[in-house]
Amino acid sequence: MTQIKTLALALTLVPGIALAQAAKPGSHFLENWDLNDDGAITVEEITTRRADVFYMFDVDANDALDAQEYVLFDETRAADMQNAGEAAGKGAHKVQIGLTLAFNDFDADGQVSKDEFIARSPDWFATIDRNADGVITSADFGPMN
Ligand SMILES: [Ca+2]
Ligand SMILES: [Ca+2]
Ligand SMILES: [Ca+2]
Repeated sequence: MTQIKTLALALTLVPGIALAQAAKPGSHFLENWDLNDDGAITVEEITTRRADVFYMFDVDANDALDAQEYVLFDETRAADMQNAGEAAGKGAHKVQIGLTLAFNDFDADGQVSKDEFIARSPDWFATIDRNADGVITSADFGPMN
C-alpha cells in the first residue's frame, strides 16, 4: 500500500495546483520527467526516470514487470492522465503508448524486463521529441505551428 501511494505521488505531483493554473502544453509531462527543472528533458533524464518508474512498479523486485504488475501500472497511468486533464497536452497518447507492455516487451515473452524498459528509452524519447531538436520541451506538445 505504501508503494502504491509513493508512485501515485511521484507520477501525479500536485494535480490540484496543475489544474488550477492555465496549463502549458506538456506541463504535466515536464513536471514528471524534467528532473533538474530546466524546462528541457534530455534522453538521460528520460532514462533515469524510466528506471525509477520501473522500480516503483516491480513489486516483487525480480527486474521484470509481468502482466499482473502491469495492471497496476496501467491503472495508475490512466488515473494520472485523468487528473492531468489539459496539462497532459497533445502528446499524451504517444506518451502512454511508450509505457505500455506491448511497446516495451521486445522479446514478446509477456513481460518487460528492466533491460527492455531501459533500452526503449531513446525510442520513446524520439516519439515525443516532435520537433527533433534533441530535447523535450513544451514546444513538443500543444498545437503544431
Ligand atoms: Ca532537464
Ligand atoms: Ca520481455
Ligand atoms: Ca523537442
